[in-house]
Amino acid sequence: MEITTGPLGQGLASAVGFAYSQRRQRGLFDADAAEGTSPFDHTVWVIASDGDLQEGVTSEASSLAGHQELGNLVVIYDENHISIEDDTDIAFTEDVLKRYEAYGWHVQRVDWTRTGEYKEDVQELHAALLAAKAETGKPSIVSLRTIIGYPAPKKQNTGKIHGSALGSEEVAALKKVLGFDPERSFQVDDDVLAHARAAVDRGAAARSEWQEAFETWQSGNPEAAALLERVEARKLPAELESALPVFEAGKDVSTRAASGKVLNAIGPVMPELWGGSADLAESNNTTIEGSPSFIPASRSTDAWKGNPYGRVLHFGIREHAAASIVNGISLHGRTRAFSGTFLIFSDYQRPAIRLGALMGVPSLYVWTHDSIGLGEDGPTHQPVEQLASLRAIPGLDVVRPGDANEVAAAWKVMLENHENPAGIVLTRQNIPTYARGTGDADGDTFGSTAGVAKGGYVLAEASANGKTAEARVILIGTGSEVQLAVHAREALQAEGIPTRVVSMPCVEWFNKQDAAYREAVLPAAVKARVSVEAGLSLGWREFVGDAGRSVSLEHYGASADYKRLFQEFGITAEAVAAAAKESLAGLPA
Ligand SMILES: Cc1ncc(C[n+]2csc(CCOP(=O)(O)OP(=O)(O)O)c2C)c(N)n1
Ligand SMILES: [Mg+2]
Repeated sequence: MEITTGPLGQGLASAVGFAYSQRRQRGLFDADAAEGTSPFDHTVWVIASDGDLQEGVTSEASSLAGHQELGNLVVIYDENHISIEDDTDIAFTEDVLKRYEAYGWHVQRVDWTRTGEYKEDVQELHAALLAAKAETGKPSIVSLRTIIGYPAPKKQNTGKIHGSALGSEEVAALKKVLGFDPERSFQVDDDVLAHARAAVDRGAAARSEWQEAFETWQSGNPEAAALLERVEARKLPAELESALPVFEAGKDVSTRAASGKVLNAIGPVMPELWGGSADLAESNNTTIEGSPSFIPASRSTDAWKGNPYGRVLHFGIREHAAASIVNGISLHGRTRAFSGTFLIFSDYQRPAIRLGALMGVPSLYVWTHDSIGLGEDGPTHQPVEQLASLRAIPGLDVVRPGDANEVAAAWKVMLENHENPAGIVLTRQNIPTYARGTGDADGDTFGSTAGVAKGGYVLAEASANGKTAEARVILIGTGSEVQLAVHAREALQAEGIPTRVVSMPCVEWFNKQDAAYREAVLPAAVKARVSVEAGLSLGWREFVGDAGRSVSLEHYGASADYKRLFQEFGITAEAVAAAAKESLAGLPA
């Protein structure tokens, strides 16, 4: 596997996800095999540094790893006591191993400085690693006290050596210490080469041994082998389409509730899908009901029964680690994992989300309580800038469905895609469910949810006197604000202004469409436009143009009933209609 770990802490935290994934896969494919006998058994090895161990995200993830008793995880902590500002004593003096012991880890110390004379005792380390691997009831950490840059005479054991080149003088001096000719470069003795190359044969032997075990498993487990083949090919189950729920028109449903229904409907046909929440399962509607939790059986509670191969994830209140772990699971492959929290706390996940997007990892996020529409929890919980800031992450799909059936369509697109992460952004409050049909002029039906995959589509066509008419105004809405655009259209059309409504659940998907499609949805000739979204207008100018207007929220929210908040902050159908007229009036005659 390849993982990008530049921001310190992400590597270790995502490795906890690898370890989660290994255990879940074993449960899916080879649950009954005795310990250590399955081709799905493997150990996850991590090499981490002082900086990794200082970062908060590793505390979150390591706490979870201990709780989960991840015996398949071994961390080698290169405790060289040096980071960029030199001796770590200036900022890091805790007893790391005591902390890990408290997390429930198996801890060992290997100190190569112990005798006062530095000695890289590889055998001692090897013995510790074997002991760590043998401990299958807990994750293991081996604190390995080293000297950074040893034995460079001047630069070893300094902060300088981390980031700067040794320089020719220091290189020459280092070669002398090591018994090399300082004049020669790339000097490798034959016996060193031979020893290193023997690794190829060892690897080949290990591989063919594994292959044999794998083929035995394959022929003995045809059903699991078929599942493995499907997920390796990144194919969705044939039954997915028919499993997706269809929501009855005319009934108000929150999109978070719709999302929960979708997950529960597809859960039975898609065993590779798993996930859970950072302590907000009931609010995020992330629980696939009737499935066991992914926890050691001994950790079952009154509310949640689990086993090590379970499906429902509980991250505790650790949003950052949740995102890193989901990245790890997604990188490890074969399964699809999601983590849930309130949209506002995506801020706590951002470093991992960004890294997942940079790597092109198909991590899934469920973000509910997506605007001031969450109501009384107030401004600390009400996202304002989050949609814009998440859309600013290249490679992240931010999906904000406008009704329950858009939710179902959106999940399908998200699951079909394996190239990059996506977050689904959902309401707490109920919103209308539209009757789907042609979306033609009669106004009885709205455009088909097939348009969701294109990111933006005509939800309601402009009309005059019951006939399709050329739109004079386009209203673009997302999520819970689509309904405001729909109401504003009625008002505008009653005044003789043919008005088209575009639902734009995913800007990123829309921008991927060809120019002809984008022109068909947003004809360049129609310059009077209004966007409506209960968040910053930042980003919407791209779609409304210079003559357009945005009905938005440019400040923090407040605590009150959501209907009152939308009213007070002027995010209403009346405001949308007024903005449309303003936009029209501003056009050259
Ligand atoms: C989140 C984050 N903050 C800061 C940095 C910049 N940075 C790179 S390495 C480093 C510290 C290096 O010390 P250590 O982690 O002990 O690694 P060592 O040089 O000992 O291998 C820092 C602060 C980073 N890469 N990631
Ligand atoms: Mg260090």
